[in-house]
Amino acid sequence: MKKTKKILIANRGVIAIRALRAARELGYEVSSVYSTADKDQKHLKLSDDAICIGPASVKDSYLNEAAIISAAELGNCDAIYPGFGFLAENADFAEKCEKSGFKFVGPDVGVIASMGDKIKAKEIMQELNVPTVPGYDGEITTEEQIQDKVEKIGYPVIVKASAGGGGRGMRVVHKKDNLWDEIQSAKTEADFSFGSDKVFIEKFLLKPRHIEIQIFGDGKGNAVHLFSRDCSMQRKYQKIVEEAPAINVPIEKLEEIQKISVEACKSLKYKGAGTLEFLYEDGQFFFIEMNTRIQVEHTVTEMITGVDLVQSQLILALENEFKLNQNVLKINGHAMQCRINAENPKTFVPSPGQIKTVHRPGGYHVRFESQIYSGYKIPPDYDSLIAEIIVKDSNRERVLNKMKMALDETVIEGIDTNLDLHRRIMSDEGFRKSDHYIKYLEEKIL
Ligand code: MV4
Repeated sequence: MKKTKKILIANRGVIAIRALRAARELGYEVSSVYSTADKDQKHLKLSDDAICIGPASVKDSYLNEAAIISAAELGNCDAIYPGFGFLAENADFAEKCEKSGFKFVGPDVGVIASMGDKIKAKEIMQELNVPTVPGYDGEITTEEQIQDKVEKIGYPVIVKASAGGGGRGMRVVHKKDNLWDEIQSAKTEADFSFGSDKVFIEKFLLKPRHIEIQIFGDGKGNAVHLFSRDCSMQRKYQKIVEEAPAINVPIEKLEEIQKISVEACKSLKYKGAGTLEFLYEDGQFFFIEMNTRIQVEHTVTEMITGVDLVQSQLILALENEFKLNQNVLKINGHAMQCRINAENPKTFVPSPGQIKTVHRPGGYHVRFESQIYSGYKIPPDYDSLIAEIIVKDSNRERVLNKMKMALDETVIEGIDTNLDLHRRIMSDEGFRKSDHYIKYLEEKIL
């Protein structure tokens, strides 16, 4: 008899239980890993085995490549599911998985590496006719030389680390006098944080929205897009509310950028789930980066398309099956996700601790993705994301009302959360009219 295939979930928190459920529904066995701080997570009790990979500190546990690979060996696994964060976009880890005989559930090593280099990613996308932000990514030699280059772009500009991403190590420069110093300090920080001082410069967009396109490829040149998401409601590069599809963009513009994105992924022979991130301002899309992983906000895309993206990742990696067909994919209604964080509502400082009581929201098309249960103790060592509330309805107005109800129904006692902030966002007039942009929360709500 053929052995039941087994997946190692190399993650924790919301994505670990999400992946466990997807794997179980497909009939796979599951091995999980955990740090000593995480031994009480719910998904461990639902796994076939759970292997401790180290102490609380992420570098000794969830970033401990050798321990994770040993766990996959111990569990006799076929594949390693990286989720998001930690090692999900680490090309070296993906390579180690494959070399040790495990399928890495994600794109090829080369693609992960290319997209991790933001300058290279931008160059590749330009070649593939994806619109990018005007800027300069050549060598920076003298103060005069770079002042000349930036004069042509026009101030303000933003200096970004090529090895960065997600907002770390960026500098906005408003005038020539500060340019050189800001570039030097960006380089020093980039070198310290990412081990590379390579930076590039872009025109700084003042009031953009963050819109992204979900794509999925078979790794052989076929790919589909699963429409768009708007993730503009965020604070300090942390998304807080996400929705699908994107709103307030002319449909022909959206269809154009979806087509461009999917064509690019076909050319790249992209394998699995990926996202092209764009800034959208004054009717134009500008590519900024590509994420080569499943994202936290994949759920809203699932709600409007009916496609289980995590299962799609697993069956592509383990069965070599690709069942998505662009002609069949349709948008059904509107979906929104609120990220529930354990944090102080005034200071945003993480607020770990023991949860006394949990009441989950319910109802038609109301989804609650979380590990939490009454009595569960949130460790202080990790991200403060503890739950996601996702709702779907026939239009955005109904989604907003439904989300408000779901938020009111949710009770999490014993720790501080951002549930109240979400209630305020759902009632905000500008947000209800989709007038928000990436700085909206900080400028208009907080
Ligand atoms: C930008 C930008 C404005 N102009 N690039 C932040 C995260 C990183 N992925 C890129 N980011 C930005 N790049 C140009 N040319 C503004 C941001 C930005 C941002 C982008 C997406 C979502 C939230 C953001 C919050 C602040 C700044």
